Amino acid sequence: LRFITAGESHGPALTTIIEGLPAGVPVDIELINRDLARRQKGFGRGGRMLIEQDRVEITAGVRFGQTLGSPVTMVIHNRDWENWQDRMSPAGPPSGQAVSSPRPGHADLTGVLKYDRQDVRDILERASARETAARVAVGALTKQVLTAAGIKIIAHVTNIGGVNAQVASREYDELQSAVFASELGCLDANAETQMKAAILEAKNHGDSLGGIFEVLALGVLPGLGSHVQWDRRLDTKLAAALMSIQAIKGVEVGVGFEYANLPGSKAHDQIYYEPERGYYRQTNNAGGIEGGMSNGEPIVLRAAMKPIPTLMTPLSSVDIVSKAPIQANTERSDVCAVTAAAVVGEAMTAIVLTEVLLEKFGNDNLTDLLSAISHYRQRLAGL
Ligand code: EPS
Repeated sequence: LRFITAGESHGPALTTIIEGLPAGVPVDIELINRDLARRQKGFGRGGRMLIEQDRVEITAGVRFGQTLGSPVTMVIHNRDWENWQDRMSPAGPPSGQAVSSPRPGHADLTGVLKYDRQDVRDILERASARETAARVAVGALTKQVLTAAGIKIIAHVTNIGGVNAQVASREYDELQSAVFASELGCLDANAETQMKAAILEAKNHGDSLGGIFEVLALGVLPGLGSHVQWDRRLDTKLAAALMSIQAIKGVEVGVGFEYANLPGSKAHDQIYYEPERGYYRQTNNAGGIEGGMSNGEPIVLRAAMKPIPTLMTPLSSVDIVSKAPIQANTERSDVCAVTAAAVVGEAMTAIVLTEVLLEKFGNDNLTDLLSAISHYRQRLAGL
């Protein structure tokens, strides 16, 4: 499975091509649109989300609601393009004021140096997290393969600006409806109230906030990924996928950094067996991954997002033309986008799990895939 995305934040559209999905996967476009709408949510989002109503258009690889096994192309049109046609024109003469004040924390400065651009906009347009709408569409499509294989994924916000959520474990359906019902995608209503107050305060000071989200994948069968090579390890792939999301600066698997504080006797999940249940653990410090392979327990991942670099009370910078000290560029932006990042984390996790699932069981068509999975499950159950 592979995919790439294309598109500038204020260009005509975001486009993605996904290759390697099996034929015969039922495609529900409304499930893709539902995740796109979830990505637009979150207290603290900026004005852009009032303009966009992201919806996907499928232009290849799907017929009568099923994948064909050929590359799938999806397009999400930018409604804001209407307001940027001159400034983002592929052909016309340069129009609009060039941006010369790079934002600390953004791709702006290094991007203009590396790509020899004189306008920071040439960099920021592609560096923008607007691109993640395309990834969410891919994730929502791959989730339709995972659903057929009994794998479910949900992400929730556990921290915003230092306010931590307390979360008890629940059944998947309950988790999902609680996340969908919460404005911030947070499972702790008290913490959510404090998070919203923190976002409001940051906004009033022209500031921004980061946070942490957790992704849970349930129903993952043991043996996805491999211990035999560094780049085939499931945790390698998942960490890279989460780290690839704009503004993510840290990733944990299971208890993650807390492992450093535990002796081996308290760190590892002891193994038990019951005939009707098979092998199981009573704890899940490993976050469902041992030796670079899924072990059948829920996969638990966390990612830390830095605060968005566009500040309405700007930080110090340097003008790239005059080299004089200047205040960083202020563009319309979000105060906090951790809720959106969580939905993107869900999508990236879905894409990786689909990739390793197809690698193990084959990707020609859904019928063969499901029978290979069922054969494997029977072997593990000793049947
Ligand atoms: C985003 C769209 C962007 C920003 C944000 C994410 O829209 P605009 O730049 O028109 O306001 O709101 O982008 C960034 C955080 C960034 O650093 O560029 C989106 O669709 O998620």
